[in-house]
Amino acid sequence: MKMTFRWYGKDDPVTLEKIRQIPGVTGIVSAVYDIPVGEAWSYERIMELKKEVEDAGLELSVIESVPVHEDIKIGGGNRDKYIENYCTTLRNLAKAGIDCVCYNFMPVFDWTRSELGHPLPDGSTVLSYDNETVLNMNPLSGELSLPGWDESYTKDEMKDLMAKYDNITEEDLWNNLKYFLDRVIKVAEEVKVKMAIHPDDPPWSIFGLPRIITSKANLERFLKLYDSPYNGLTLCTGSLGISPDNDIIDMVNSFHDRIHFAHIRNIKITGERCFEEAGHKTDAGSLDIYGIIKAYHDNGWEGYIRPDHGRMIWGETGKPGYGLYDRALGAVYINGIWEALDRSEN
Ligand code: DNO
Repeated sequence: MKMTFRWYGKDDPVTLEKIRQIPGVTGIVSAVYDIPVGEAWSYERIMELKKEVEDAGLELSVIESVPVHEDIKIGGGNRDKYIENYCTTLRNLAKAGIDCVCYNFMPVFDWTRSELGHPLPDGSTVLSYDNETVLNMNPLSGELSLPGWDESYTKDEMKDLMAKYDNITEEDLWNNLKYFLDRVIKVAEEVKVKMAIHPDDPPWSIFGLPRIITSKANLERFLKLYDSPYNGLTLCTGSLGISPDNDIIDMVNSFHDRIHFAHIRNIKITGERCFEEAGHKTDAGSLDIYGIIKAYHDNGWEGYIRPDHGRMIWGETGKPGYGLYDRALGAVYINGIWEALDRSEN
């Protein structure tokens, strides 16, 4: 496996210089953040990002994400244009030497939480999700500001967008995803970029919007929509693992050759559809992180991996889930497990 770390670009308080000092981290996961969703990324802009990362002594490994325009998800009139732009971006990324792209197909909202600074007994804070609270949230109020929330939408735009999903069922979303894959994976194969869809977080419908990348059966269905090694997964333990029906170790064993990118974090399930995020170590939460890493190792897996959200510890402030310290501990923990597994084979 190749250990990577997410970096949010020039404005990220977690600088490349700091990331470089984390033992065992050599790769960066990032994106071109200031091009509007749906427009193609130019080769020049991608190379600018790559150079910045390389000047800091690191390697630009994975793009997370090339976002998918909502028109593609709803099967709107402009989808062909946006798909064409998407393919242009893939071609330019390939030309710049990138071979793995993460994206998601979640309608309107990316990852969703109800609280950004939930205190844990150890004095750290984490992101958490309380079902009751989310059920009482109104995304049209214009007052919510949470991670994964696209704040670039005005209140009216959000209303219009939500209305467009009124008649979109899960089956429609599957069809629109297939339409996208049929066109995009062909190009991905041609330019040798591995596409890795990120599961829905949380893995159930929110605000009445359909969500489909949620379970083992649905991952299987997804992989069959376009059966190619270039149509793969970002297996996010914390997203899928919130649902007790999802057995992550089984998913790794079943899909390892189609998992191109692994997101590793632990979560503690605190009730039905309620959870708080946790430190990476197995005993901090509900997921067997050791067992998951071992499953990757046992299968001789060689993809990209990154520690996912961390707690805020040691007084750090910054982007919720994306501070330096706890994610760095996560990277070292994963590397430690991997090294021990490597050595126990000899
Ligand atoms: C959250 C992330 C997601 C992810 C996108 C991928 O921390 O894992 O925002 O980047 O869903 O498209």
